[in-house]
Amino acid sequence: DAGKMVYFNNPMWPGEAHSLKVESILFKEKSDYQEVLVFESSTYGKVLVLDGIVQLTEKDECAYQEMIAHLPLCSIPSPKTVLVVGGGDGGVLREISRHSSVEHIDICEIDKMVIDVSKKFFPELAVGFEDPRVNLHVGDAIEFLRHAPKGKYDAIIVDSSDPVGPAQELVEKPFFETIAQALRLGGVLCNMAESMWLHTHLIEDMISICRETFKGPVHYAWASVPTYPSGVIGFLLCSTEGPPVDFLNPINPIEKLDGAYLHKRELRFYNSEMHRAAFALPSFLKREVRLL
Ligand code: AAT
Repeated sequence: DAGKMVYFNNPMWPGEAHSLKVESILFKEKSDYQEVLVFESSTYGKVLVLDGIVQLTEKDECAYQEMIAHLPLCSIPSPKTVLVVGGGDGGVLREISRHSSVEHIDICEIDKMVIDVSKKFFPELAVGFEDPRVNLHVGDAIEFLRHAPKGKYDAIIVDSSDPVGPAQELVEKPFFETIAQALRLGGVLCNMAESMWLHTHLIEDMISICRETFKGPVHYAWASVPTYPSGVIGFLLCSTEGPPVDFLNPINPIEKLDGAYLHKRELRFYNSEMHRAAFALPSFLKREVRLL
């Protein structure tokens, strides 16, 4: 309702709620997978909500999309083949498209309604779909990865929703095993990894699964995103066997890219300093996830 606050409550953050003031509801429908809601907020622009969880707002989406795309892609010399899991709004595609070394982008999003809604209400994100290197696959990423050719990708970016609903299996070991197989030697994974304040145990589990699966170091990075629960979001970065990837020092710095991409939107959040800073972790997290 116009002028009212909408409170986001969820078992993923028990005992607290975050809220935004609604100007108007623009879209509300049930897809085959989830409830899709778009509203105009008073202070964060348009907001996309899936099953009562904020996925993005126009004001702060830059932080999440830029970090989840450039942390992995700026950490390897010349990324060519990239897979996006989820990400049906197109924002991660928009960021990948800045990289002129990239020749082929696959995206596997389960819910066509998210794509259609983004094209209608979030043109600044959906612009990512206009890149001719993009190949859209509508379906479950679990199935898609089971059939993906081995060693195909230089980078896989998992921009998926929280592990309730269609993204449940995306935090389990079999999924990470298919990712490791779909990556080339020395390929990299960047996975959305929740909030260090709220989901320390989930992060711990994901880190130990990734350590077993990728047999190398696992790194955790984080960024401030005010409209995600607790105001931060994390990213897990790991690489397959091969020459070690030094995630902490971008070898393919964004500042050196040639700017030959379709949309001309400037970066708002990511730069090489933010990249390095993102890996600095609070002591409690280092201890709890044994990254010390
Ligand atoms: N870039 C916006 C942020 C997202 S979107 C997550 C997307 O993952 C959604 O469009 C959802 O439909 C899709 N998705 C969920 N499960 C699957 C699946 N099994 N296969 C393919 N796509 C899937 C994430 C925001 C994170 C919020 C943190 N609290």
